[in-house]
Amino acid sequence: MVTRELGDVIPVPAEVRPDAAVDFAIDSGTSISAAPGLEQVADYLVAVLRPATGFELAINSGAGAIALAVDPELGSESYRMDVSSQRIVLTGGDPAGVFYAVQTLRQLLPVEIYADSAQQADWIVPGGVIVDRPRFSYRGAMLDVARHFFTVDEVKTYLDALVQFKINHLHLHLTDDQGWRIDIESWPKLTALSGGDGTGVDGLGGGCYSKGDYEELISYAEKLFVTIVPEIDMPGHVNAVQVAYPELTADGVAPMPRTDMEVGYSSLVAGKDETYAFADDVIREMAALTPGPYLHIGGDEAQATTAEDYRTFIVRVLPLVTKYGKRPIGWHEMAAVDLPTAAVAQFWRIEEADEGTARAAARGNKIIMSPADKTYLDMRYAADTRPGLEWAGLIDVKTAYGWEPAERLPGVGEEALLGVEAPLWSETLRSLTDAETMTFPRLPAIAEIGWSPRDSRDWESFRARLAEYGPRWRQQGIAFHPSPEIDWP
Ligand code: TNX
Repeated sequence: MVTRELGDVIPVPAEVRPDAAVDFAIDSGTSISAAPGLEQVADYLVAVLRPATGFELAINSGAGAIALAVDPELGSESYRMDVSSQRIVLTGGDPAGVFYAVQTLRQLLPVEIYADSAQQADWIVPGGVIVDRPRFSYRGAMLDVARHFFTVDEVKTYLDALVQFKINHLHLHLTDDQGWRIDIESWPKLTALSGGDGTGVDGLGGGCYSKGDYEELISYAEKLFVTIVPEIDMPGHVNAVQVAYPELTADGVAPMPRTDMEVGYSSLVAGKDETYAFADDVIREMAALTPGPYLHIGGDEAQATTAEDYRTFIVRVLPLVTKYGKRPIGWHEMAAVDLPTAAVAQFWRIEEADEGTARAAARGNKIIMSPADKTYLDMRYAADTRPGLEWAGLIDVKTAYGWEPAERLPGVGEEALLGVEAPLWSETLRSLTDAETMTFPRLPAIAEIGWSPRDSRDWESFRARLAEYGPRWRQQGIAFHPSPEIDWP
């Protein structure tokens, strides 16, 4: 069995100092200790190590052979990992940092570590020191649960896979023309009429979350240090709203439910008071459900809204988000108006420049980079791969890895960036397996861009580290696309 090298990690750590003389072996006598506040991370560590090792790995309050500690001087989400022949010390700048040290540790163990029953293996952790910290505080993935609904359990499974690459935000696209996926008490027909079976694309894959379901998801994500970012898409992408509430259309007539893939045909009415009563209620209820700082209001592809109505709408709706204590995020089209400083614009297009986004950055707004031709996980890998779309091009792993967020848009440099996000739209997806196949192995590329130092990016190194992941996904039952660019073992 091959012992791994200390730097064989995705995203590649900031500093790695191997010392082959001091490898550490986890064995049946290995104990774990956790400083106050790290009990949950310690439980997570035991939960990921115990099944495959078969060891008890008792958590004690003294000095364990694997010790979890906090040193705020390291900084938020950062960590230090010291591996000697006697001990492993995982020190985080905060509990999230310790959690990321644990993710690094998992990747350094043999592939058998993901098995759900006891395996014969030498559980050797390569010796030395890693000092690691994130480049961006926002490292996101997005899942479209509107075009194809994913259950709470499916989203949990997806989260388990994402956090291995130190992703810390999951943006949920909860509403679209086809369906509405979250119960809103003050507008109950949204899910009653537009959240049931048959409301996904092609009349498949419908469903919705009760508030209880959604809270369960949020607390699961919290334990994985993931912030859920809910998106309610407005003023376009609202056919499902108007099916349920015809008073929110211009003529008061309910449209037919639609499960095709067309976009840009529906709009809330900027000149109606009902529109803002609706937006206020939905934002209030979503804000109350949301412990995280962000609430995404969509704002994309409003082709059925005039430019003037669009601005009127955005100017009235942004303050509602702030009124309920949240920081608004919107797709970059919303930068057509002067945004309040707290607002974040998410760039998603394929053009080389974008005036609105650059203007927002110049005014001090933060930007999330999701250029469709690099980060869209719903694009096909190659012309002959399925599922997927190809309007933004074909995206192989090298393409997903080969771009630089601080150079993507003129006028949007490093200091303007909140981070990066890889969106997965679900028009062509029919299952969690489809979602995983589109996500892996491209998500790790985006994760490395979001976490690792800019000057550490190296395609050949990434390719080699990624290859090791094939067996790891297989062992975990996570589907992935066997991209021919990678020499999978
Ligand atoms: C564009 S990206 C959309 C979505 C589609 C996606 C498909 C964005 C903000 N809007 O409505 O699902 O393309 O790739």
